Amino acid sequence: LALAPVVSPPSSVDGFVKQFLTNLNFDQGVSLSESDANDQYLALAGTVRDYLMARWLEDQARQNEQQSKTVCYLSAEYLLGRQLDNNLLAARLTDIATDALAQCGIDINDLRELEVEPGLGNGGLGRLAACFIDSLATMSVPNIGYGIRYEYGIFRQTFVDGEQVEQPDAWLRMGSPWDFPHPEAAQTISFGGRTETYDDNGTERTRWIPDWSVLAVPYNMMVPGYHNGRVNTLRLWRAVATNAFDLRIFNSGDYEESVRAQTFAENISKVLYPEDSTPQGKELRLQQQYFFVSASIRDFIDTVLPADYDLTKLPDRVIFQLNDTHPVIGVPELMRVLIDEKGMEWDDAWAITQQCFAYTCHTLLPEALEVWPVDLLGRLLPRHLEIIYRINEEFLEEVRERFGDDMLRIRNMSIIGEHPYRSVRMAYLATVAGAKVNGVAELHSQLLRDKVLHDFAEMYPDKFTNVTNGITPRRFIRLANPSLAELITEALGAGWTIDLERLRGLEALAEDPEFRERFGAVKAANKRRLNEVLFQRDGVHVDETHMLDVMVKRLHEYKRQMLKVLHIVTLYDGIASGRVAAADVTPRTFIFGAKAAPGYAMAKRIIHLINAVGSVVNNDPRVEGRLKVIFPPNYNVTLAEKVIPAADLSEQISLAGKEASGTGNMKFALNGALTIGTDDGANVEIRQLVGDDNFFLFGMTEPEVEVLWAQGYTPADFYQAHAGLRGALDLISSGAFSEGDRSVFEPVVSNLLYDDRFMVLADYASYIAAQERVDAAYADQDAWTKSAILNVARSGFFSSDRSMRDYIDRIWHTPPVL
Ligand code: DL6
Repeated sequence: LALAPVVSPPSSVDGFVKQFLTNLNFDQGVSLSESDANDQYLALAGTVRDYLMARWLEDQARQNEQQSKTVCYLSAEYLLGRQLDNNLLAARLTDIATDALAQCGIDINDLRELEVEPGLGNGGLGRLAACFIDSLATMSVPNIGYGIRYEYGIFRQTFVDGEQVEQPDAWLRMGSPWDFPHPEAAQTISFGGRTETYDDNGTERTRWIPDWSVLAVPYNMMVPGYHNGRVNTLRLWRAVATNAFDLRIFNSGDYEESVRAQTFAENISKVLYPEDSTPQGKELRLQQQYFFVSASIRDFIDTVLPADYDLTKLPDRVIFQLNDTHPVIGVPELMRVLIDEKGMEWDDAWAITQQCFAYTCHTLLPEALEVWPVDLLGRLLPRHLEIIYRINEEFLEEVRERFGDDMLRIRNMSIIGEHPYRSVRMAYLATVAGAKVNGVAELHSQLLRDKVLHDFAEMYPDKFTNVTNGITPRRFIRLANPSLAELITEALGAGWTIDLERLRGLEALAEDPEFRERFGAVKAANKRRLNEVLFQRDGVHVDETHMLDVMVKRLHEYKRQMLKVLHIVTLYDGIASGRVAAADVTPRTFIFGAKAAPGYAMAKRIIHLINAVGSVVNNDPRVEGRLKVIFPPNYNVTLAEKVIPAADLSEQISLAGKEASGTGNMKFALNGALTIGTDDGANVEIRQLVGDDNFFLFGMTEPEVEVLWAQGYTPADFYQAHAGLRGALDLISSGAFSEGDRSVFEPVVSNLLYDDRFMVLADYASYIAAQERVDAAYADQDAWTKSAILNVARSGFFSSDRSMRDYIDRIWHTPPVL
């Protein structure tokens, strides 16, 4: 009986109705007539799960049987987006479910809206992880995504008087139908204490005597492949106290104190840290990192591998991909497990470890490279610090052998930094330990080799490689833009969703007036859909006749939302002052979406400024019908799916050499928006592919930025030199957007005039000129549509399926399991 296969419900409307009603009755405990929408949503999710279950169990069995090599993706973040539609699409159930619910008198659209997306990530890095696991499942490559099941994901952003106010994201409040807890598979994760040596039959060994521990309980989520019947697993860990309460203290009458330990332990998976590029070095964050990485490595060794597995062969079965530095503490953890727990010798353990890890770096900002104070790390993980010291000692010995006693080089390459305090440089540890190190776009990987990790690239040239990021066409075309998907299928036939290079077939159609008209109609319909969504959500209207000029991404100075603000203020100033006739300005609606890290004061002030500019512009009759600014709060994956397909112009305007890749840029191009962008991150590759005629390039190149810095950058010179720039900054300074109060945005203006680390003023003139080229191009709608089609046709490279193929060829060597 135990071997009997799980039987899927019949793939028919009747079968779905039956299963749905069963779930409503037996899981939710209600009858159809008494159920509310949330009951129905939960039962619907349960039904979709039931359809996927047999495949999931089969896949696990098959992968075990074939002893296949598994990609264990270690990521502190997965920005998943809503699950219902994705899973319906993957399992070819969308129509069946829609009809089945209709038979029960339910509109599936009403249930869709109830799903709260699991916002378990900050932005690009977490969303990338979600795209990658989708692609791996679609390509039948064995993969376990390991991460943390935060009780509160990325905060919900609200605006109060134009300023960002953060609210907790209680995404689990109405139930979590997509995951399965497995308390029986919990791992005990320890912290603190000390180490000691002991004699093990004549060999001196070390053991760690920790002083506290928590349980890591796995919650498994299904990751269905698209139309291939495969289901991989995302395993997220939740922290639970090892003992619910201390009975001794309880018996002594102090109830509160007795449960304190529980609260303390469970804090570990309580909340996602909302900083995306400036880690704060908080102890709880290191606890989170060790917690999920230790649980994951031990889970793989203890429960995925057979009990008698010969661990010297571990690299045949697993590659642990380190998604940025967050999981790098896994390196000393695997060493500790192999040496202290499995009794291996150091050299053997190190040889294995070096084959089992690979590291992806996602940044170029020095402040984003995590370092942990030695004191903190040693207090929390004393054995790991010892192991890191020894790794460093042996590594520096290698450096000496190779380059001689060059003290400066040794100091620069040491995994242990000395200034401003002794710390462990996690990126260096990852680079030394990893079999491969990759950047996330060509330019980024080049800058890693040339600058950020230059000495390491010199020492290990073969370790360094590039894998340009990608996005999943399932979510970002099929789900987000069904009308475009239908048009493409009509033009190219089925199959392009898993072979995105086939979009090239659209190139010829760019010349076909009828196709252009239909393509234009899709864009117009997407604008209407966005209008409905934003009206319902925020009470604002999007004018379908306007150019939609969109900048959605985290708020960070390097991404330069300020450049966009200065453009808007320049246009506004021109009309309001009478220098420019309103009728000569291309009607544009500017859409922003951006969350700022709660502790990032400048970013929050820029959000306030955007809202303030919006409120003045939107209420000034002189610019009515010409300019409008919309800033819906709480930009997330769900909103992205509505905004991106409606966009005409995609703003990718970071300072060259600062954005590692960007992935929003890819989503826009694939949905037929034209990019205005700098030569930065993956913009470079987008422009190469779509062609200069279909991309608005502006700004300094990375080498030009370097030269200007070296010469000594004085932003005030640019202010003096450009009347438009002066006008815009003076208008902000005058209090025009702050009811006459000049102090409100003074810090933003002074920062630009006297510091301007990201050279907004230096690129202003070039940006404005590029925007004028945008206006001119937009005036010829037919030519614009042609460019938009070419953007779609030539962006197939940016499928995350291609990224996965590159990882597999260059780093993982994990064939599909068929
Ligand atoms: O690789 C995914 C994504 C890139 O597209 C962005 O360019 C990059 O900023 C982001 N990096 C992070 C990590 N934190 N930092 N810095 O979110 O990764």
